[in-house]
Amino acid sequence: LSGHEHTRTGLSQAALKQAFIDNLFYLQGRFPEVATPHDFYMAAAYTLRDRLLDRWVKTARSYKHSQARTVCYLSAEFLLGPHLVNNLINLGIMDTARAAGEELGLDLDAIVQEEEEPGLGNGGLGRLAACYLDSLATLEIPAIGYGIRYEFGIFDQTIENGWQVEHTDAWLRNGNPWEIYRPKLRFPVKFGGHTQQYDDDGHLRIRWIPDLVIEGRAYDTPILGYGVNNANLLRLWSAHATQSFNFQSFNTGDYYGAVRAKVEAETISKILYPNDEPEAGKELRLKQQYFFVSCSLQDMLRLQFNTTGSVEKFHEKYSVQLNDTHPAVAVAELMRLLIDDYKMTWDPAWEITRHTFGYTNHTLLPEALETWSVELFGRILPRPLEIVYEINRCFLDEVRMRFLGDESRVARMSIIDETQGRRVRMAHLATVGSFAVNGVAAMHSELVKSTILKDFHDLWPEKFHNVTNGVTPRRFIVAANPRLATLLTERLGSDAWVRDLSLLRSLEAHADDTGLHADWQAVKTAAKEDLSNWLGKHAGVTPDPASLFDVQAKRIHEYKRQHLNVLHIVTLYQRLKANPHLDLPPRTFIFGGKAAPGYFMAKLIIKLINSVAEVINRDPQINGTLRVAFMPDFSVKNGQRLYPAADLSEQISLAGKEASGTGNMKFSMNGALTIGTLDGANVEIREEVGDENFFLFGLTAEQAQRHQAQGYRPWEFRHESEELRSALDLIDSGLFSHGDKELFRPLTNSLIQYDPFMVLADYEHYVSRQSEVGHAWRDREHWNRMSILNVARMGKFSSDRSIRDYCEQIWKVQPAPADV
Ligand code: DL6
Repeated sequence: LSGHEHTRTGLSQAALKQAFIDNLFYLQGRFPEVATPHDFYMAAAYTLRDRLLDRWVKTARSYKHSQARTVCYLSAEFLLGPHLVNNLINLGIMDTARAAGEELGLDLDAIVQEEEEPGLGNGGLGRLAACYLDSLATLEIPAIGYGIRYEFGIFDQTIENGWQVEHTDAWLRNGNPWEIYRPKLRFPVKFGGHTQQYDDDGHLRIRWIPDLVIEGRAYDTPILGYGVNNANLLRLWSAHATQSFNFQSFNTGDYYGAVRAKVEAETISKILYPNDEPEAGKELRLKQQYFFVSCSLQDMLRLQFNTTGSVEKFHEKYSVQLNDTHPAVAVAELMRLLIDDYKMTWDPAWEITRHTFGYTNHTLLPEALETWSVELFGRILPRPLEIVYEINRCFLDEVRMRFLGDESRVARMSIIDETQGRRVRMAHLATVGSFAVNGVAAMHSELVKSTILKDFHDLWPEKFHNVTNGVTPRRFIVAANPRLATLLTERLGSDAWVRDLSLLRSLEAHADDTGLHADWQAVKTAAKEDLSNWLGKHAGVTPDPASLFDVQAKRIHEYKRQHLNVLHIVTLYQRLKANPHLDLPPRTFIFGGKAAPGYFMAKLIIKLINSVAEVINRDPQINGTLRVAFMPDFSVKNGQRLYPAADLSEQISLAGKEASGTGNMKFSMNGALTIGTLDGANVEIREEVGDENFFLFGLTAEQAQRHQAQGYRPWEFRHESEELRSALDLIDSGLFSHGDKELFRPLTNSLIQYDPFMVLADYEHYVSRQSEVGHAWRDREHWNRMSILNVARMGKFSSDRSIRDYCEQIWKVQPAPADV
């Protein structure tokens, strides 16, 4: 090695190669001739981790010196995606590592593919948290992500006989080289039992006597920023039985009791709840939430106390963001820790608490708004419930004073809902306990103010903000689509766009450059070929890369309306059957997404997609003009295969239902055009890319609401549209279900009778917009131009912009560059 370069930290080809061989030998106990692909992956991961740790330790030192304010992002989900590729990119050593691999006769891409991704999230919300960690580090903001180290992440999905089948995701089975276990970082978390008053030197205090104490143990993962030296911390908690609890049981001879207690304790971090929308109401879920929140707050308070000797300025040091209501119990827990453990009185503790938290709302769907029965909450968390009551009492006094005599408002705003049994409203707790509340797209933030939190907006208008979501271009362009990244860098003359996505704007000037068009199309076609090969192996369909790739990839949910897409496919099928000479441009419809295991209708939609695929794909009369494929096991890794290959992105939720969406941004960043409704961030994407480069359709949120209010009658739409009727009838005819006329009846009946997400009302406009898509596709020059303009105008949707917005509007934090 040259000069002072070190094997564990150097970035040269020689240093990387030497480190890799050393790690293979000393950490995996292997030499190249007998090593498995997994050994190679582990050796590569350790090689990267050393370099990350070097930066991490120096970052921690520099944050300590600068005394900078720290953002703590509390999230029940972090959907990180594979680490290796991301760290190679952020360290800027992709090419060097590739060359080092070649010297050893190894293919870096194959090693990268070996990684099992940590699926610690359901979808958009968890992936957003991961994008934000990347951007926080890239922007050199001191930050810690806090969450749960689930032993089993989101289930793996296979498709069997057209149905979704779930398999446990044992992501840790082969070890996780990215994390560092901190055996000394452990905090007790209480559950159950009762409270009692006691006299503490003349002060009346409350003591919580739990009937179970669980220990949270920390696992740390370094998160390196792009092109900077800052590496932040993701600290995930794992639940264990406490030593003392075990000893007690052993001492009384209750061996089985001790084992049971251990199992019960460890259950808490065992598995991620797979539902992302409907609130599950499960006891274990409340325990999970409290568990990670309590550990995280104890950790922050410990850090603050150890550095300053007091916690009085806690809120000046920490800005704690609640990612949805899952961590909202933090408001009560911080109060409890300050009052019961740090012996503060109520008022100063409340001053600290209400200046500490920010709350991000991610959904308006009533079934997804978390509430817990008071009975359950009080049984599991008796002391936090007392604190919730006291917070509520003080808060309602404020409401009464402000709105004299308006008791119905008081009832609406109360943290305790008394209308359907007594329930704790977590969104109200989060709003009362936070200094800022934000939605995740402009339209969504307006709806938060005018619907679910309207009363709170009347009371505290200044508390409400919007921060439109964003996604990281490191993961979703550079890692997912290296060919496009190379082309962009060549055209722009530098890779500065990776840090500042607004620089893509200068591509606009090349939108009519035929040379660029040719390169652009070559990049897209290559990605489509890759995807086609992958689908051939894993989905049994090998689409023609020359066809239009029309993609809808996201959780399967009725509000996202995958069934509207299917109705369009069936309509085209019927048109072609009726007129085999119809001149339709060849299209491949690709779906991806998981359904919550208990969500019958979503699972039936998956079955419908696969059943339609089975018939259309083998109909000789269709002759490949239409093809349908379902990508199994949509994940971050598989998403990276889809985004670069899409020509058309389906963002077709009923207006007013999708808070933001982030897939819409990922597709558009990779040059797909969007067909979409005026929902969530689609609205802003359309504003940015221009109406002429976006296929808009559907009711507006106001129109949809008005329709519903006036009594929506979906059967009338069926009646009025011949094509819609025959598409629904064809599904009911048994053609797609081997003659079984009942299989899809629950879906078609629900559409015709209730249609809660107004699929039938939007059908006609959707289908006609889709015809325009088909026409536009024929003019490839024009299509390429629109695609280039989409990419050029995506600057706003970098998560770097979102994080800058949070820093300025909400967290009031400054960058603290790590000096290395
Ligand atoms: O903000 C991230 C993401 C949005 O892009 C999606 O539109 C929204 O549906 C999703 N919300 C949830 C809600 N889960 N809960 N509770 O996942 O957030």
